[in-house]
Amino acid sequence: MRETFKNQELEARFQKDGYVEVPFLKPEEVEMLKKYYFDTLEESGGRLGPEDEKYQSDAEITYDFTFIDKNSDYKQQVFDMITKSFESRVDHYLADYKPIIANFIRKKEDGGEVPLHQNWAFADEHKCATVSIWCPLVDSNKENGTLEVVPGSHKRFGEVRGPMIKSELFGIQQEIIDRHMVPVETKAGNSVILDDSIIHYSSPNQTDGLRLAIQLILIPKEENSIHFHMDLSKDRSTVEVLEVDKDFYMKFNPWKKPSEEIKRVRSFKYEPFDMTIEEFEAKMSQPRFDDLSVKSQSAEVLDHNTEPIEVRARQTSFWSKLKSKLTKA
Ligand SMILES: O=C(O)CCC(=O)C(=O)O
Repeated sequence: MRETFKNQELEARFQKDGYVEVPFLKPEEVEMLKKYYFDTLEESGGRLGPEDEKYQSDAEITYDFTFIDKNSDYKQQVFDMITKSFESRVDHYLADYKPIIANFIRKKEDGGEVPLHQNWAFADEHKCATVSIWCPLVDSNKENGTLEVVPGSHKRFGEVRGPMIKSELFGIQQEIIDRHMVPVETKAGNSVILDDSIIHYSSPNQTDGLRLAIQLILIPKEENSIHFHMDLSKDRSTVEVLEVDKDFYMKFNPWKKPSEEIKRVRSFKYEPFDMTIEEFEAKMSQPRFDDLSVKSQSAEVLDHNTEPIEVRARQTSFWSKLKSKLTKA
């Protein structure tokens, strides 16, 4: 496995827990980035939403998040500012990583829950880890909705993750939150560097103060970035693997089908399935999906000219559930 951290002690902690907490920005840098956020906010184009693509969804997004901003010039400006400000610390901690997505994440007072999730897959996780640097610009705690994680849950669940692919944890989110989530309370300017496959969550900001954080997603420099796409209007059990780069995400709309011009490198059969809390808990002590002894859910290629290969077929009530969540208007 390619290493993620230059420092062996951080690497060992990251491999064990799926995240580490490190000092990151100086107080004056925190203040500068906070000021930058508010000074440029008027350039934001507002949030994209499912309704822009004529979808109805009951999953309302209640936090501000650069990734879904309608103005791609604003997103680019934010990306440039964050990557420049983080560059020397990224090089200090990480073993040759390049940034692909940068976000400010703001929870206003009394809102902004980020549902339990794993970040999408951004590169081949059998070869490497992709990371998010999560850096709060205010002291973060349970009350203002700090980041919470399930320690050790990285690379065990959701091997195939993308915006149109339902997570096997969908039906047990609340049980995982109640039983396994650990808040990471940290000071402004510290960072939590997490494996993008770790299960994480953040609760609403229940204070009347600001909860503003930065997320920078990075992949190893030598890796191509990938994006798993399932076309829900076609075959609902085939995942296409798109080869993408940071510009793809700059213009990305999670509710829009990626252009046919984007290179498809392969596809494979994948049947979304549901997991019970008992299965979840048992899996926490089993080998990770990047362990060579574990059968991969994403490694078997489905050539467009051949018959589908059944990789995993589990009976699921997924489509009936999804229909009630997401319906074309
Ligand atoms: O800022 C938050 O509360 C959530 C952050 C998050 O989900 C992430 O960094 O992946």
